[in-house]
Amino acid sequence: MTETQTINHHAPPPKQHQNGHPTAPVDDVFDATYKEKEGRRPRMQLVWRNIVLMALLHIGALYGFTLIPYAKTWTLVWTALCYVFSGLGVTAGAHRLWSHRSYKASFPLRVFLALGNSMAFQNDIYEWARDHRVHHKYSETDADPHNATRGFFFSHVGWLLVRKHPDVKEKGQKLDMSDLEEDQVVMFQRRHSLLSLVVMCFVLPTLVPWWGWGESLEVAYFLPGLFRYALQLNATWLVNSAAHMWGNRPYDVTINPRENHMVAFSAMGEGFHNYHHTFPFDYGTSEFGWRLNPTTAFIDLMCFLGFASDRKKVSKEMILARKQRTGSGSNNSD
Ligand code: ST9
Ligand code: ZN
Ligand code: ZN
Repeated sequence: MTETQTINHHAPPPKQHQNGHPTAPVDDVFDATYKEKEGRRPRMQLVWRNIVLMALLHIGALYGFTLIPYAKTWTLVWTALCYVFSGLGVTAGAHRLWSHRSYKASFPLRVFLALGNSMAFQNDIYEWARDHRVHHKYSETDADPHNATRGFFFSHVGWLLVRKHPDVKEKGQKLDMSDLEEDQVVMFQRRHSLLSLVVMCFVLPTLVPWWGWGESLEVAYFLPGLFRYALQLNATWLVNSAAHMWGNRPYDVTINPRENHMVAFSAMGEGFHNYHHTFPFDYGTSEFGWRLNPTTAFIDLMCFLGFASDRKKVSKEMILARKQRTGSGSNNSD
């Protein structure tokens, strides 16, 4: 079945697992009953290994950037291809499929997305989705891994450089992750995460230009390897930082996430964040179809080719009703 499932109501249908393809909504609905613990936050514990590695990655990426004029044309094309492929592994894969279950994907498509996801090296899919569900459910609180009320730097990259707040783990451990535990592709990638990340994120992007068209190993490692990886990490992190701070709130003014077109462009359609936090189950993460949203176009193409199905889409009536109830009253102002 490839048709779109139009959602006209908020009440979730019952959970039904089908070979790792649950049709039901997931544990990503905002929980307004959660209250942060009284008193001071536990002291922040820096993780020096991550600080050093992240600094080295960014220095290497800047060096890669300076190599662009020396790269062969095919290496530039390959860098862009790696960006798109690994981007889809995050947007269409870890995010819209595995975190939110906003559509169903066949086994070959899940393998394709998992490979792209390994190339993106943003932890394994299971860990990504667990952090992301807890981000939606406890958004902007201590139980949100990248709580944007702690500032731009913390929500952008700082949260990856310190130990998590205990509430993230406490609340995260109560999430239902059984759908991912039943997905062989997700669990295979988690079991072999280190190997698959290293091979897909660094070895393959370096070796293909070297073998394929005689690119120097230096350019091949620093450009499609480190530069592409760091650029993509920052594009992703901007969704957690910039898109939680700057932009309009046409759907819900009571939440921080915003519509940010710059972020939508660099993150392949993931910057319509006020819409997305209001309707996390919508496969398009936006009201506007393919506009600035290549990930939606990709999912539609996969449905057309028979590799995906059951896209969940919020109805126009429901969007309008929500805009009138909680929106800012305009698409262009706060
Ligand atoms: C990266 C991820 O960059 C980026 C995610 C961004 C999300 C964006 C979302 C926006 C929407 C989509 C936009 C896509 C746009 C794409 C654009 C593409 C063009 N629940 O973590 P540990 C428990 S990664 C429940 O070590 P510490 C659990 O038992 C970059 N439980 O905690 C766990 O064990 P296990 C590369 C949880 O010690 C145990 O705690 N990676 C949860 O506090 C220990 O977990 C890095 O740079 C939870 N949520 O360490 C750093 N969390 O897993 C990698 C934890 O076995 N991370 N538990 O079950 C780390 O080194 C560490 O996590 C740490 C915290 C130091 C940050
Ligand atoms: Zn968010
Ligand atoms: Zn999300």
